[in-house]
Amino acid sequence: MLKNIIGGFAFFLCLIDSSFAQTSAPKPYGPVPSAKQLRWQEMESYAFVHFSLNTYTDQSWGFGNEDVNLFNPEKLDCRQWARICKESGMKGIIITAKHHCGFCLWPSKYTEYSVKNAPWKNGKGDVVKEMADACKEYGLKLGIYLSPWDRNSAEYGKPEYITYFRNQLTELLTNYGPIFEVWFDGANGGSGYYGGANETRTIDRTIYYDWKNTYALIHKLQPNCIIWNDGGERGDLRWVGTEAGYVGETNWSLLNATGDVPYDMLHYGVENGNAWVPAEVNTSIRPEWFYHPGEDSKVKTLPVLMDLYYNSIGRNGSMLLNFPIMPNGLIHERDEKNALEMARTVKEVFAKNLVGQSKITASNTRGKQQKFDAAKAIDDKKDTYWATDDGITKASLTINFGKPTTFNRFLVQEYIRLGQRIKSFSVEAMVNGAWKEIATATTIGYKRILRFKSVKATQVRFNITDAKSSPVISNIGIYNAPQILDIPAIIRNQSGEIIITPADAESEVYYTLDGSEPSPASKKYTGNVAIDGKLEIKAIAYDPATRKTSPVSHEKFDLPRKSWKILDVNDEKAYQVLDGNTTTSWHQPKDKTMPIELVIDLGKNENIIGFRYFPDQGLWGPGIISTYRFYVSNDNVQWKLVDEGEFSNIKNNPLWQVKKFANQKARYVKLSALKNTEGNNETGYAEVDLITE
Ligand code: FUL
Repeated sequence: MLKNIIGGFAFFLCLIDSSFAQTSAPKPYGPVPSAKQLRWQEMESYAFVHFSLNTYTDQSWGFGNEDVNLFNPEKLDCRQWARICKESGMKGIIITAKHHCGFCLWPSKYTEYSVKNAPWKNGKGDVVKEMADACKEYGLKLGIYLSPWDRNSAEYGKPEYITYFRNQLTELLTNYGPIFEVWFDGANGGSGYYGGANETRTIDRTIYYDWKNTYALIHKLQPNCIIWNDGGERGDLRWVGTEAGYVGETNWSLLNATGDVPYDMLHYGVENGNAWVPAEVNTSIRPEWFYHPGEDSKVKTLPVLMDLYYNSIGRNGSMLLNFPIMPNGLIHERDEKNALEMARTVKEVFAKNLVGQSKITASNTRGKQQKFDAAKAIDDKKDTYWATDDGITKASLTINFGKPTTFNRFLVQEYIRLGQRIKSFSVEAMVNGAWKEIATATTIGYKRILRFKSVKATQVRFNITDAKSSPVISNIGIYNAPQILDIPAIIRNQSGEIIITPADAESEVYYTLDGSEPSPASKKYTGNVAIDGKLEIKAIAYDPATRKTSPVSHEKFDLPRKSWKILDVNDEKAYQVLDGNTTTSWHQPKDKTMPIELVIDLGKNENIIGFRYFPDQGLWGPGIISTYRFYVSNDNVQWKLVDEGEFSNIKNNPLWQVKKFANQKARYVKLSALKNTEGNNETGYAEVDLITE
């Protein structure tokens, strides 16, 4: 009896204890962000600017012996950079105070290799100071890129360099106001000028810089500064393993505090990591980091920039977008235009949260307490959240719009102060009275945004299908993003079919073949169109919801290349040269030496009056032909030279090259590469085409 009473009492105490636990806030689970990591995460988007002597030498990495006299930007205006970043919705700018070449954008006391010996402002200039002032004026935070590797310094590789490096860090962290982030690149050691030694110096990046003490210095000088380091010691943030502008769909803000960090860990984080190290997605608005005039036509377009947004901020990362500065000291107008277009589009997409005044219910609410109820996920306050009872790892929230509502984006945020918990979730929509799954995903973290085809529904159900601990959700948003009405891309494949691709999969496409301007009353594109002979096509993208149309895309195509054969090549990939797609390419085998020939059998005689060549757009070794000869033949034995010359400016502007000559009736053609832009034997082609009479 007594035993029973004691047992009952214990059970009662236990009930009180657990119901008390459910009325207080959930305990943090696993590692949590520090205050400065939280502040950084909420910035979401900020810029890089790359500017140095490389800007004047068309290089990616300076060797360290480049002449300081080259540095003389005649229109340098950090206020222009700051204005563009501000108008692009960014919250800060990280400047390359010193890149690998060692040249300093501020007049460091510790080296002669800086702006103080450049002609710009008679050596009285300080770009970092101008940047700091501009950031202040525009309400932006300032960050510093200080390359640990210094190819100019005579001391690099010796212990003395560490003192030099720390002296420079001290200047930068003392004289320019608050610094939100320092950026230490992972490229460390190798060949360099090194004060005239012109040699290769290797270091062990895990020990050489004595990061522990360097970090202590940063913490002392700028306690709120975040450290990014890909150079051997864990910082506050991590690289995502690629500079292409995306982090893994699964993205844990966790790593292990020690040990190697291979690509997979950088890209996806570590589910059970013991340290909070969130992801920073860095990429450039152009292919390269520094300005190269040849990339003026390669600025990331709106659809690509929107992908970047969703694949960084929309995947629990931050977006660090680089603007290369031109030799005159300004950001190029095309970079500005595209960045502002992205900002405008982001604003438009997220202008109206359709959750509005919807009714929201939860499958479970922590201790049945109002302070943790479902409404806290849609109250627009970042410090409130919906939470469940402890031990729950599956739960759902149902949002009832009360009327059919069209949407195509789902945004969700965990209250990460209590850790990152969710492992998987799904989104369902009530369509015509039945639940339909519209998306599934893995992690959430600070922010996750899902994109899917527009759906019209009366209710939405957000299901947490697995979690490390009970879910804590601070925000949900449902949006209807307008279609991106960029001009559609038109290509003709080798079999002659026309393929039209709008920038946004949901846009409709209309086209004409008679030279007239297309409109939504023209023919609708519903799939590949097979057309014989030459043709001229104009197409537009159209969004039926807003009735907006894109600018017109206009292409002319010569004969279909269906029966063409590439001779003397035993590689199916060679036909990428004829597939109409300028993003695919083929390279001649490595063992060939110039002149290198591409021979095509047209299958029958044609009246040829010219040819077109589109080089490989790849970054590394694209094999861009610069000097050529063009031959025709009727039997593949006797060849007649019909044109020769250079593709002028192809290095700086590697787009379509068009060459015309007098009419030649022939069945075989041969493009012979005599030289490429790099002076080696690499020969690549994205496309080769003929112009016929
Ligand atoms: C890289 C560097 O080597 C590039 O030059 C650039 O600064 C980029 C942001 O980081 O790894």
